[in-house]
Amino acid sequence: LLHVPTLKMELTGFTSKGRFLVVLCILSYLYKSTAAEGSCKLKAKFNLRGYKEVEKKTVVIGGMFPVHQRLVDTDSNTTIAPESSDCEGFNFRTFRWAQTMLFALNEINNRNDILPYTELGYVIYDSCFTISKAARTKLCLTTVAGMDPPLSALVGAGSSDLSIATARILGLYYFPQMSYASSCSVLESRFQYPTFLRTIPSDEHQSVAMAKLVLHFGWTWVGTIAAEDDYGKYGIKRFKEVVEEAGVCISFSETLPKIRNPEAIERIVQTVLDSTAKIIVVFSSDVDLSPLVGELLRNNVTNRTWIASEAWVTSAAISRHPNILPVLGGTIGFAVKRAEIPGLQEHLLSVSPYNDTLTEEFWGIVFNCTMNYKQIMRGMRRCTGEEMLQKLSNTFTDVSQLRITYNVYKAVYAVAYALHNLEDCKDGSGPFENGTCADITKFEPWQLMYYLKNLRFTVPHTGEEIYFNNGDVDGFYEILNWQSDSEGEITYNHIGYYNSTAPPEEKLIINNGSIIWNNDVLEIPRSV
Ligand code: TCR
Repeated sequence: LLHVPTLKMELTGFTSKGRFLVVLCILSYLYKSTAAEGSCKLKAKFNLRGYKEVEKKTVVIGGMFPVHQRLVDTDSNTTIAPESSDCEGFNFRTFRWAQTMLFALNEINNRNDILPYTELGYVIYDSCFTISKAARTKLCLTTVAGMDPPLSALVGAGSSDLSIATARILGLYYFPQMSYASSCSVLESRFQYPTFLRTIPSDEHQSVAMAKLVLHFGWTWVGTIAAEDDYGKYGIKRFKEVVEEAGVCISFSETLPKIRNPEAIERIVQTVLDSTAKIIVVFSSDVDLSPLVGELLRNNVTNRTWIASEAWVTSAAISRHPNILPVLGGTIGFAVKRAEIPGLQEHLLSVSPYNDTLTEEFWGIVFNCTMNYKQIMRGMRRCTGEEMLQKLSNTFTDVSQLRITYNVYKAVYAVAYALHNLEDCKDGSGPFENGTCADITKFEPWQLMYYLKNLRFTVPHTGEEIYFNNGDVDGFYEILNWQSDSEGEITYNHIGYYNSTAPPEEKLIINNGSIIWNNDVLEIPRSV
């Protein structure tokens, strides 16, 4: 992989199918596939409406979701062959995203007006939130062997780090990639990432919006904390540029470690305590921020106003910490559009442990049981499969904040509509040379790319109009304020919005009066 140019030279002679397989192989190299065997096998869902149509064509869409949090730290002793490290920590929120992709595909397969002659299948990869070094050649081979219908596009990845790595390679083959969460501004470059598109706005907008928010409240002295990844680094960098230009001073800039490092976390808490800055901007995913929140709680760090980036603003992993209110109450943050997706909750509740290895693992974790006979022999409780998901309140089945989930839904529909337009093409009036069309059973990646670039569609149920402007969507955020309900639980209250397409004075709209600050204060806090 380090010699990609050579790789490309060798690959140019491939047939289009061969190239799809190579792309797939590279992906298996970069990412651990979820269900060790299950997902290697093609899982195309067939519906019953097609009795008359004898056989349907199948097109496969790949999905990448960080279902596991991070790699288990392995010994970096390089005198022995490095073993592929394992992922640990099952993430219910991102598992919901993965299931939403299946839900959307199912919905599309059951419709007669999108892709009437084609079924959509899927392959899902678990990206582990970290660039996985797991080189699973065996997996690669099984995937390739089982891959008869072509892989058409990729939905993913979650984090920008991963999308950047993937987009660089896929771009060489002009292979389309549609991310639902990678918001880093670096990914705006079509020169570097020619085939990257996304349903989340670029952080360029969010950083500017955060800066405008700080100026709106007249704060002149702020601290910043960023995750140690492209998301955190670039997000904070742009924020700083804009506020510093306006005369705001940065009291401290801290970086959240990616791998477990309690000392570093303690140092950050100390910095926060020592600093006179009362406004702290945090650009990080919830996974990376969580250890710091634990430490802030332990030190009872109150009287601060936290400004949240989109990745943690509605995260239950942060806001459902016990006794979080005195520490993070009053937080203000940016969130992408929320939606109701009819039928999704039923789909999530109908997940069964027998679907694949991921659902099996999920089941074991939520019900504290196992299906693995070795573990049963060791005395662990056996799952019956009859356990009731309805009875639990779990982030997985919580559909009150469908934001990134909605982005996943939009991303799958975008790919499906582009494929639909490709299929729907009439020979003679097609977009390609001499009015020709692409063939859905054997098209080139750049042909699908053409349809994605020129796509315009309305999202079912919400009516939102989607199109890509050089791969990106418009910057629109809701501004939320963390308040408490009568039980002392955090609620996310809508206090305004930011619209990057509005005229300058109307971009940031905030209703100051509806904000409740940290410690139930009603006046705007001062920054020093
Ligand atoms: N962009 C982040 C990843 C990310 C995320 C999230 C992760 C976003 N939103 C919500 C977990 C939960 C936004 C990135 O890396 O680009």
